[in-house]
Amino acid sequence: EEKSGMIGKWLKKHLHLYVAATRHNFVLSIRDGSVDLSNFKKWLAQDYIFVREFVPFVASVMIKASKTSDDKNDMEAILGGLTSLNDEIDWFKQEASKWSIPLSGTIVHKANENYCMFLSSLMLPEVEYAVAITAFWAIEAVYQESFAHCLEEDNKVSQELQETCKRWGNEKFGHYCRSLQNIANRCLEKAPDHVCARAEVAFQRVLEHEVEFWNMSHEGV
Ligand code: HMH
Repeated sequence: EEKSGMIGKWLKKHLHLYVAATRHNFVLSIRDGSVDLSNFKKWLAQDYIFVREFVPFVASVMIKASKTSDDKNDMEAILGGLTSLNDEIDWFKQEASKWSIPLSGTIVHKANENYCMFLSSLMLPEVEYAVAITAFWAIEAVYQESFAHCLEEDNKVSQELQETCKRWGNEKFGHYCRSLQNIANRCLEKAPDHVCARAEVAFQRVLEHEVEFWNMSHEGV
């Protein structure tokens, strides 16, 4: 089987799932301005918890890159990701204070906990770099694609949510996601079939967890 551009092939193959993750009702409601602000606040509080758990995962990808990657640029791309997470954590704190959300009192939702457990499983040293970097790309790409869609033509995003959309929907974040995609494609091209198969499953699991994560915003804790 031809392996170049594996990610592009998987996006086509699992398009229904990718669309479910990137065109979720919650995201569409942000785009059309109809979002229930209590749902938005619920998402914000849960995502702050997620992002804090995401940092050690990204660090674990960094360690795998330093041990196995043959390309020095990988480390710089991943380091850029860690830098943006540092800004993100500050932003979540500011945003929480703007909306009067007490972040320290947040009860972790089951879907969030499940997603974080999945991240932990990918941090194990036996998980191949190609698998981990594919999952990393997918996690970032879902937010990029979702929030970039919110900012496309004819959007009715309210003034107060513009900044949220720009955080992940901006062109620089898009460029960063494409760098991760290129890294993943390069790793998958060289990986044996059984590793590619595991990366494809990880990609699907990320999309499923992302759908569950969006679902949380309109459910109780
Ligand atoms: C649930 N997925 C979730 N939260 C995020 N902040 C991202 C992806 C992107 O960083």
